[in-house]
Amino acid sequence: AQDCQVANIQVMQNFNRTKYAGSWYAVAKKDPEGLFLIDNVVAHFTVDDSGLMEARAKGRVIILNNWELCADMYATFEDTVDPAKFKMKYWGATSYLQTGNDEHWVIDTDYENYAVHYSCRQVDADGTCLDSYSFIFSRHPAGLRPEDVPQVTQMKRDVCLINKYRRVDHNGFCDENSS
Ligand code: DAO
Repeated sequence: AQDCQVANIQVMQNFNRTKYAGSWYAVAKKDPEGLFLIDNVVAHFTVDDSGLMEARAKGRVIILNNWELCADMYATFEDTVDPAKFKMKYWGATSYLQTGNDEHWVIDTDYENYAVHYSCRQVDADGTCLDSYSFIFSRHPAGLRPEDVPQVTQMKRDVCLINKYRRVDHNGFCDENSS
């Protein structure tokens, strides 16, 4: 999708949510306007008996200007005609956390090591994305395997966000003090 049209972005073919279930550690992120999750971001996906995909995520956030805490977030995913594109509804364990409805696209994953997520919050009049965020996930807390880096880099390019990512640190902040 080098024309950067949101409608032309390719997503994972034959996405399998059961294989995708389990824990994913965010290792890099492109932030949206008014970022929420800063670092120590771990998402745990589950699929229930009826096939509904849900997630629980934690991450360090700063709210009310300077209150730092570990946010405990929940999300449910509504299916669309494309198996790799979902409508995500999310909310926090407490009322002062962020709530919203976002696109949730799985761009690419090998299910066992890496995943590339993408969400466009606002499509511009010219069809490009005005406000997006994207997570690079790894099954491994220590980060991506070196052999997965070239493919992930290509996917960053394909969603037109190359050089827009920052590293997401994991320093244990969310291991205890959850809220
Ligand atoms: O961090 O700026 C941001 C946007 C993130 C929105 C909150 C998402 C909470 C649920 C995450 C589920 C897996 C991505």
